[in-house]
Amino acid sequence: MMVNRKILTLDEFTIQQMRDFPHATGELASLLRDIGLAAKRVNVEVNKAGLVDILGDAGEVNVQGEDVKKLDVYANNQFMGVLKHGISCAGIGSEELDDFIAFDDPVSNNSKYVCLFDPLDGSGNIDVNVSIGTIFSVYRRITPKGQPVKREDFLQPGINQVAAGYIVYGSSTMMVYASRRGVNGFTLDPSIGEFSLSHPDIKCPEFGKIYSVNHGNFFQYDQNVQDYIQQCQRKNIDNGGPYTQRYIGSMVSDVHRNLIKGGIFMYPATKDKPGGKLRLLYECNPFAFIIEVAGGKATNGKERILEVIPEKLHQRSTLFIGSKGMMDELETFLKP
Ligand code: AHM
Ligand code: MG
Repeated sequence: MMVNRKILTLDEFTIQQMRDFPHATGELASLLRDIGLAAKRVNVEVNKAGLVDILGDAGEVNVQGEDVKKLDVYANNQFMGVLKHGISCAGIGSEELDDFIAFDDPVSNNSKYVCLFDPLDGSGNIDVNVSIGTIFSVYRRITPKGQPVKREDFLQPGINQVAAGYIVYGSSTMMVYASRRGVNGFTLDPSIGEFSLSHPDIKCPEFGKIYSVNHGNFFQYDQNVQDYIQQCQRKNIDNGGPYTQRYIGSMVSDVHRNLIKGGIFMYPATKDKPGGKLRLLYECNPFAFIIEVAGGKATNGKERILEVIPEKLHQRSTLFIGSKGMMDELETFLKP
């Protein structure tokens, strides 16, 4: 029988990458496998989201006698559970948790990594069957092994990330992760229940034709941001027409599309949210890492996202992210 060895599963791929590093312990591969497992479980529930609405709202008991949990709480518990029971992660921070959790057991206290995640981003879109996602970020702990992880292990600048990724629960379910060696995308093959390498070595095109921003907030943006948006609308009128505006309201899907097709995504300051809406540690930093490894750029309008020193776990940030050429052009507008 012919076996197509070109299509590697996520596990095969991470193990193959590890073979290039004779001193690798396998902890990162194991962590990514744990995340992949939680993602598959969340995917099953996301696919049933419409039925859950019919069968019982959050807070009720389902037919199996289990509590019907809100999907974002469910997703949080899945990611937290696999990481706690795995061997690689010493603690987590999550959008769903007020503070970080140090797992504090003999194995976890000796684990190398901490993980930050947004278990279900864009969850306002669940009810209407629009793509949502999970975002994650992985750091090597900076406190010595043998003790519970501390706040400083989580408050590291994005540049220290070892890996970052996301899962998009869309028309197909995909996991994309970046390490310093590259960005690779894996599509969930339902026939074998495995993430399989479908998008090797993703590069973000230097230019694209898409800009993504919440236009409803237009009059709340600073003048220079308004000017740039109008430039996108006027763009190339004599030469192929303006940029296309695409904004799903689900950052994972918006940035995923722009990563593949080329484009720019913005969540600027508004009068209501002068510090931006998105969270630095588990929304902006992981995407900034992925986009930079893929050849793009990410800033908060003033400085590179990955160089911001975080002060708080749930800190917000403005975000401008995407194709390098488009970001360079945007920066000419944002210059003071
Ligand atoms: P959430 O973490 O509460 O889901 O919010 C984050 C989401 C992003 O996915 C999306 O890009 C943004 O909020 C949309 O916000 P807005 O509706 O203000 O444009
Ligand atoms: Mg979110």
